[in-house]
Amino acid sequence: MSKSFYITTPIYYPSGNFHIGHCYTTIIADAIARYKRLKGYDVCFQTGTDEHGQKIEDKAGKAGVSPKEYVDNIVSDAIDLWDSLHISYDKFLRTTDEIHIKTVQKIFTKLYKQGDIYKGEYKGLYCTPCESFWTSTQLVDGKCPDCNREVHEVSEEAYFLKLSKYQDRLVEYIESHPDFIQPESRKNEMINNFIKPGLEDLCVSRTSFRWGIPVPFDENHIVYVWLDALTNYITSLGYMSEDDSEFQKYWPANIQLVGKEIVRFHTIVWPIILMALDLELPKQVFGHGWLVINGEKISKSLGNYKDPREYIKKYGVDAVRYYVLREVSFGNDGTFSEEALITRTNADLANNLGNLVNRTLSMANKYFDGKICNKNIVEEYDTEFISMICNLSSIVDERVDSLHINDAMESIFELLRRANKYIDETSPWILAKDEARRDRLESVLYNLLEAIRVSATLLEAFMPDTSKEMFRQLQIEDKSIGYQEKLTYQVGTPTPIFERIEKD
Ligand code: ME8
Repeated sequence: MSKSFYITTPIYYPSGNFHIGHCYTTIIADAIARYKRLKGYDVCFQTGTDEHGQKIEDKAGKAGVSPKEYVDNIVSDAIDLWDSLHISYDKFLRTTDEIHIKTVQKIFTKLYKQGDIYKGEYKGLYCTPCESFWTSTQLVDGKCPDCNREVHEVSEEAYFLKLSKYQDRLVEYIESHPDFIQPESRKNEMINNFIKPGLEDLCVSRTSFRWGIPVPFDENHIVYVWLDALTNYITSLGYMSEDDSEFQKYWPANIQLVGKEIVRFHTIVWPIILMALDLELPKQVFGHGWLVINGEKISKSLGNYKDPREYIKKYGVDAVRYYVLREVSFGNDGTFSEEALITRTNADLANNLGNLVNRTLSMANKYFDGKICNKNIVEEYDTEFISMICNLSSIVDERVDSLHINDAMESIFELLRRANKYIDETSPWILAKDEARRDRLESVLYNLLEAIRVSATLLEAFMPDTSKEMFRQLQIEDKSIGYQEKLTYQVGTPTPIFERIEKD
């Protein structure tokens, strides 16, 4: 039986259209999910939408529609966006799904009955756009530390989750599981800035707005955002439902990807909910940086972005996927720039990858009518080149496992660059002039085809269309990873995979 692998993105707020920052997390999760499938894992890749809350209720009111109508529109647009990026999610959870609502109510009731949730009074400073409560010491210049907007004081009867009860257990867990919070710097930030100063119990219900899941035994209250949102990762798997086989199979998650501003909810509140439910914690929560434009976070509330589909239309889906996967060192902030996307597409995709396929297939057609076998004439440059082809998969494995996704991509492109250099070193056009060197010429072309085939196999995870197109032109179906000695190629006529983009 194959090993299971569960990876999640955050569930996004459908409070405005999605931008390239949301695509960033989702494309990375998709690449990891595809890669694990390629390696034989039984993968569950989940994304979804976080649809409740005051912000949505207010926006729907302004638009003159019900909250559900309001989110339905945005969610169907988001699904279209994910389709256009070839996001291969297995589950799309909406917090308005019946299964989610029922399970959140069961979880709330269970935690209340066992004393982990209690009723009290909430007095606090609330930022409506971010749906976050802050203590006065967390404010920056009296404003919300995340979005720099005004906060206002609220006081109401509310239910609370006893975070304080689990504080010591949480610190002990984090310290004894070094992989749980990654990268390392985020772990230190959580322990030193948030947990050790003391955890305050968390408000988990509200009475001041209606768009949410009713607390089943006290319907004046609706479940407040984080208990509703975080539990999505298990409600989708059928936790506490009649059929919890997927929960048994996939939980605990292998990787939960989240943006850096919500690491604290995922590494403090979420583990405590799980501990209270007596469940295992995810193996890893990875907090990534933001995509920024001109130094500012790309964000719905700042509105500083274009519809990502404009880039897809202009440059093609794989140019966008490649840029996002390759450009940013995962974990840090990275700049998104259309100009850099064009530069990368031209240099790496049109020149490096495109030229290699074009040159190799053209020569295979010109000298051998496209039919190439391995004649095993091994000469200078071959050993190093072939060992690079053989080692590629294990290098990519290691880099994907440590979430160095940009480096994983880079190692594939390094092989493609090396292959272009191998053409220059072996000079097939000179070999072609000498009848006695025909077997050597065929061996050279065979090695090049193997480099292309192995790269195309691994690229399925990162750039699925490109991988498919490479296989179509190679006219071969063998997707084994690693150098094969005895394949027979009958390649097609090359057509450009990436056109050079002229800058406006
Ligand atoms: O936080 N660059 O939803 P959200 C990179 N519903 N990532 C970005 C980004 C950018 N410019 N802008 C946003 C929520 N993101 C909650 C999550 S999970 C149980 C609930 C990322 O739509 C952001 O960091 O505001 C976060 O991880 C994700 O998009 C969803 O943000």
